[in-house]
Amino acid sequence: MQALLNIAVRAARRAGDVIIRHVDHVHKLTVTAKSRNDFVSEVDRMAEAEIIQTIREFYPDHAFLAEESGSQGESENVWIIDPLDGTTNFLHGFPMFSVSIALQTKGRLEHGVIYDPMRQELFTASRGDGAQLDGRKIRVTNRKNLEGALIGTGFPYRANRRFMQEYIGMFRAIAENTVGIRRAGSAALDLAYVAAGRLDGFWELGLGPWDMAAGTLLVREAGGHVTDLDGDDTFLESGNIVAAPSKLLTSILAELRPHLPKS
Ligand code: 2AM
Ligand code: CA
Repeated sequence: MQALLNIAVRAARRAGDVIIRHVDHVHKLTVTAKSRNDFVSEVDRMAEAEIIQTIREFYPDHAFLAEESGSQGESENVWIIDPLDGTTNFLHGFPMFSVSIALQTKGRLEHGVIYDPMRQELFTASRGDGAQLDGRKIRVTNRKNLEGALIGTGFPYRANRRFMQEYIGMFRAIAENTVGIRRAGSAALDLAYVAAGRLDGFWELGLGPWDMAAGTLLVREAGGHVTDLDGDDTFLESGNIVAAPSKLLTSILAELRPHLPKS
């Protein structure tokens, strides 16, 4: 395994340890919503600090784009980090959350790690080197159309609730033409599941780059495609993402297109 990917794995496992140490406590918390949220963001922050510290030890000149601490440093090497993707699940003791770490070099995704600390599943990818689950090669499914497909998604939240009407149109179109839709609550893990062939495809609106970066490389290295809702490459900026094997992706885009928000 490459040195850079090795460090990312070490950082992800350490963050996973921080999360697991707190998972029972969050379940027992019987306090106000505010202090619950403070507690969760504290776990987010501790996990993120652990990741950044682990990477900095080896690569002090690299830059970071992380969900909690934002953008730090200036470098052609940028680590894109979500220390706890699926915070709402974590807060409720619903066991679907993950750590997501990607390295982008000169604007290109080079390495990605997604770690599920509950199942201790480690998804890894390096550009040109394929994708792995716990060291074994994974691939997207070979499904070519919507019939029989199992598709992951996320519901619009916060500001994106203004697109709820459009989203419901998309939801209906996909629901009526596939075997089922799953909403698990961690976009990073959803993308890892597409890479592993557990889901045939995935779409969501309004995500952050840290939700998508590692998962994007995983899906691509597992033989799948990742695009914007228009079929182009700007999803890390727009936050709107579709991931699937190539032919299935074309079918998903065709179903979503009539429901795209005008703006
Ligand atoms: P997060 O847990 O790191 O915030 C689920 O739809 C995806 O959206 C998750 O990857 C989640 O990442 C992200 N998300 C961001 N803000 C959210 C919110 N307020 N509610 C639900 N999901 C949110
Ligand atoms: Ca996230």
